[in-house]
Amino acid sequence: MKDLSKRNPNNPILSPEDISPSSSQMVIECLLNPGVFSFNNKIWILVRVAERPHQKHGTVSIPIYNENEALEVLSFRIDDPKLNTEDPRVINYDGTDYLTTISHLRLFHSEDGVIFEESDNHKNLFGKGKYESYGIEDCRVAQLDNMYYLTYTAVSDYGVGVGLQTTKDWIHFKKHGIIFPPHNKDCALFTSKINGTYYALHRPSSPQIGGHYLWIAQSPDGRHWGNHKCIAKTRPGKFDSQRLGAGASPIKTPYGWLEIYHGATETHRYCLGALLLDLNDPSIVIARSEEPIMEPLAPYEKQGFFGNVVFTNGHIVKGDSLIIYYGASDQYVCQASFSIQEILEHLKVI
Ligand code: MAN
Repeated sequence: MKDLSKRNPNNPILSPEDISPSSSQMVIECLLNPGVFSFNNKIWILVRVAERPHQKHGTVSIPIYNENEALEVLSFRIDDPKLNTEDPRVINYDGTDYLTTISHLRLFHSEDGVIFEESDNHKNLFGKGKYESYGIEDCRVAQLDNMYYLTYTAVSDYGVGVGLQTTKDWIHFKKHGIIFPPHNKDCALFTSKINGTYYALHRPSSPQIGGHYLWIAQSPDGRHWGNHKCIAKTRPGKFDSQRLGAGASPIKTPYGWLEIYHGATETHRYCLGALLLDLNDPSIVIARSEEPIMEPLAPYEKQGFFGNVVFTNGHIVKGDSLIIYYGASDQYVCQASFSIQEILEHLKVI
């Protein structure tokens, strides 16, 4: 097995203790899974900040936004037999799932792509309305012409869906509601239209019959989606045996659209793989990784809030260099680079 990534020696480049929580009531548990874009000659990351209330002995307290969009804390006794706390990300009480943390999205900018500073002048994004009452997560940012499209996971007691917002200046945002209803996440837009049509990758889940597979959809306007096709399923015995989902927007190469995706096993080990999609009809898969191109190996990837995870949904491309930003063990923001040529060789297309 060959890990093709070069990890940045400054990793993690952002950790929970580097920034302040959104209120004195909250503690930051995780900084993870940033969307990435260029704006005003700088590199920007839109980081998922996952917080939870200070915990009291003997109880588990979890945050939600109520109907008035105010933060409300629900507390459960730790010894209550109806409570299941096996997964640090989700608790189940009497058959209902709740997230242990609530996430918002915060903007940071950088000159060199390694040292990031929090932005004072731009808006951080918080979950708003009934479909975001458990927060918003894992935003992909796609720039098409002069518009930024933000596709993110919207979580609530209605389920997990994909929300869309657009902005030109990162001050004024337009909300377009839920574009892929529950259960769906990991939505990445292509950064240019193909034959006049918008394309997006997305990940519906159908666990009883079917699974957590990668799909593609088309749209005439980037808002309304149809002609859905499944392009990649899970593969027994491989790094993507249990679930897979798109990373950031596909990268256009002379050989096809290169998509870096995450694949997870039954034991929740998250690795990265690559797919190559036809330039003219990206529902056609030309090649796919047999082995991961990156796997959790560094200590900060193996141990943390949820260990054994590398998860990316943002990158920049500079010539042959693909610089990914990624969440490590759901706790830290890290950076690594790849040679695009090497990934294409790994896919055996060159
Ligand atoms: C899911 C998502 C991600 C997270 C991974 C690993 O795919 O919730 O945000 O990083 O699980 O926990």
